[in-house]
Amino acid sequence: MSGSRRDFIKISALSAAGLLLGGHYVQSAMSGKKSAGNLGSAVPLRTPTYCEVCFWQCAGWVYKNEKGDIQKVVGNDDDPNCNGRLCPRGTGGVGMYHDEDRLKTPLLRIKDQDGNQTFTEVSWEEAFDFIAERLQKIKEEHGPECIALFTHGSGGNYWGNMLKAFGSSNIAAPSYSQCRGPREVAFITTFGDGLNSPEPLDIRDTRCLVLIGSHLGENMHNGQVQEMSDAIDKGAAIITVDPRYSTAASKSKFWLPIKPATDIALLLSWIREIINNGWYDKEYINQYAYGFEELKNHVQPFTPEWAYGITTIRPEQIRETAREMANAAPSVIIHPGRHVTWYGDDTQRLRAVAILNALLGSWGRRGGFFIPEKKSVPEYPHPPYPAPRRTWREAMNGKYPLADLALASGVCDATIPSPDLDCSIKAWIVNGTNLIMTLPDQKKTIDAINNLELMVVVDTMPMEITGYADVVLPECTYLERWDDLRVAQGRNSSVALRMPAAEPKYNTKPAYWMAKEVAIRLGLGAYFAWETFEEKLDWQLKQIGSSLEEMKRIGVKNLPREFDDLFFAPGDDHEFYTNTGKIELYSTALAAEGFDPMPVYTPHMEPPAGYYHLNYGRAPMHTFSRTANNPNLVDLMDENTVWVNPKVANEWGLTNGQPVYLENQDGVIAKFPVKVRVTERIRFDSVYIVHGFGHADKKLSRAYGKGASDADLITRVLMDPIMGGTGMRGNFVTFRFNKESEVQS
Ligand SMILES: Nc1nc2c(c(=O)[nH]1)N[C@H]1C(S)=C(S)[C@@H](COP(=O)(O)OP(=O)(O)OC[C@H]3O[C@@H](n4cnc5c(=O)[nH]c(N)nc54)[C@H](O)[C@@H]3O)O[C@H]1N2
Ligand SMILES: Nc1nc2c(c(=O)[nH]1)N[C@H]1C(S)=C(S)[C@@H](COP(=O)(O)OP(=O)(O)OC[C@H]3O[C@@H](n4cnc5c(=O)[nH]c(N)nc54)[C@H](O)[C@@H]3O)O[C@H]1N2
Ligand code: SF4
Ligand SMILES: [Mo]
Repeated sequence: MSGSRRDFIKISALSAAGLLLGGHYVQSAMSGKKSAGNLGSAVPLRTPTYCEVCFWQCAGWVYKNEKGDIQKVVGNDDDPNCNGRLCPRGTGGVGMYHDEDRLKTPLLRIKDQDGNQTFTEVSWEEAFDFIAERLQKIKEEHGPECIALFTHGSGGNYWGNMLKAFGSSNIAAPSYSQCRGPREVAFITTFGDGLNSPEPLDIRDTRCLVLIGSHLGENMHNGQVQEMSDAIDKGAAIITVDPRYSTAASKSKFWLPIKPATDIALLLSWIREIINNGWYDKEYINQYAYGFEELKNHVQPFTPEWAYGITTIRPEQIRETAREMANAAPSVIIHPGRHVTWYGDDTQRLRAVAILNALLGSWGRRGGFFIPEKKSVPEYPHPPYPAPRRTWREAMNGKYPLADLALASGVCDATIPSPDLDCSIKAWIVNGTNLIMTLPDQKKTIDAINNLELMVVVDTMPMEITGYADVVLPECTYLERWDDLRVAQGRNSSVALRMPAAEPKYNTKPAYWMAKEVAIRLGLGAYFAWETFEEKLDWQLKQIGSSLEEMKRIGVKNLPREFDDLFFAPGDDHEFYTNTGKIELYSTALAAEGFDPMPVYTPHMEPPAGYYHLNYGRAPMHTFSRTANNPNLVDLMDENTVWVNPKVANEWGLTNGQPVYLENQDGVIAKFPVKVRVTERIRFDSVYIVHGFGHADKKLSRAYGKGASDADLITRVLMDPIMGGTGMRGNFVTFRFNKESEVQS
């Protein structure tokens, strides 16, 4: 099947195929060694974990009954990421464990007697032998640098270790190039430091929080939502800039319903107001900033009246909100956002955000950005990694020089042979990321997959991506496994332990065990030198003055703060890691690469008549596509709806609850219909759906066919020339009342 078209295999075909063709394998799968995740006999009633429902990684306790059945997960009081409270998704995490649609045993793509592609159940040994043999062959024929890992979540470390040992540095995640990448690059070029996660925002003490497309409250990043609500209680003003009346907008002093794709104009105008009124922090800027005069000249044309014509935000509102920020300074945060890959000029938009924060002196100030502390825990000893013959950056042929991490979309591109890129990736290992739903341009992703000689998917559920795999490795859920320690940055650094609360169900295993088994077969066992994972964790914990025994008892250890102060003291010397050692209002790094050193507004396409901006976001009770089948969370929300302004509904004769198909500017129709929700909360030029619905695999018994997938409709990608982020908000949709024959499947 190598390098040939992969049919999407519905795992529902599995039992039949397994019985018919792979029956003899089932036995060996069942008798596979029960070595991983062993709990021993006495089941403690409470065990520590950290959540894997999203990547805020809140630490909690798993409670069980006397029989050892998992009952609930609650937050750990000592955890700074959650302060003892999980969000609805974290509480519903037990549904991942109970979900009867889970992947249950390793699967291998084969051809049946009639030449149809199908999965057959295989033993772990057979799966690993197959993978190792293919990887070895690819190494010999093309070099190890033609293998890539896509990852989100804890498993990435183990496969990453294996891959680096094998000679490849292609380790990429949609949570960078489809999420926060432009923000990191913007803050690195401005302040010399990225933000990472959890973002070092002192929201609890802020006096003014500006949310530009950050929909906290629907985006449930736990600690931040809690701090925002504390800040509101203490009288902080919230300014929300969003074309949609978000939950955050409903708690705000100001809601600016901006015309989509015009934020840079608003930001430039705010910058001008702050400078021209002398509201910027003069001492701070004098001492720390580079390029103030250039910036001042640059923004002179950008009056509030100019911005009004672009953004539809009235000039007096622009002035009033600028004054509100200035009054609160330096305890003000222009929130840097998280999912910022919108319109392709995202690094520049986030540069404007960074500059505005700098002018108000909020970086390094109470109620602004604190200086985070992130300690690290030493790695378990292993031989040094060989230098890869070609790095992911070289595989990109010098494109996107300022990206600070590998690009998932870039690695996908480098899998499709082209004269432009010299490295054709031949194998993907995909751990905990559903690329079909999370990379834009599905057709391209599938083209890339069809060029592969091997695709291994490590997942817990039969998701879109598993249907394209050659080998599916079923991982047990986070409640059934050990994992690497969570070492979080924050006001102080904290370490959290995840241990299994139950034996893995079915024939599932932890990713660390899988990666080690494959590594052994590749002669790389020295990189996984521990006997058991507990031994590795205990060794690591002892290096930081704790132990596995202690962590099992406490779950979270807060390490005392050692370096730097949390905030700059007045007049402190501070060296920023930029070219000039200063906060760069004028970016020398961007100038050196031929990019605009200061942000400029460029107009974006507008929807043609009868089409609307496709806006998407989060719902509080779901995480991406990963929870759409979770029984507990489906109880709270089982499908998405399309938000439509009453004016638009009227034009189209749409009523609440009516199912419609969404069709985009390229004639692509979403696979499933979605119900209309008529609401004033969305502008007349946009519609809105929550991401993560519209699953196409029938084996997801609760999620199949429920609602529409934004990913089906994101076929136009607006590339960020600076760092390769894929802008995904440049798509327009219209309504259709039936699907007819043009459906793309
Ligand atoms: N269209 C569209 N695309 C987007 C976004 C969007 O809003 N719309 N958002 C973007 C953003 S912000 C991000 S961060 C990325 C996220 O994109 P991804 O990293 O791809 O994240 P998920 O969609 O959560 O994919 C999760 C996959 O992990 C599996 N999984 C869950 N738990 C485990 C586990 O314990 N072990 C293993 N091995 N697998 C597990 C799930 O079953 C699922 O297949 O997507 C980006 N892409
Ligand atoms: N419950 C829940 N919480 C989550 C997640 C989840 O899956 N579920 N995922 C987490 C992850 S990985 C991420 S990255 C974050 C993402 O969450 P955020 O970073 O907060 O937000 P975005 O997805 O970028 O943006 C969504 C908001 O932008 C608005 N918007 C759309 N177009 C424009 C525009 O042109 N201008 C402006 N100003 N606003 C616009 C939308 O109306 C919406 O309110 O959420 C995190 N939190
Ligand atoms: S914010 Fe919610 S889903 Fe995310 S880690 Fe915390 S509890 Fe889990
Ligand atoms: Mo994200």
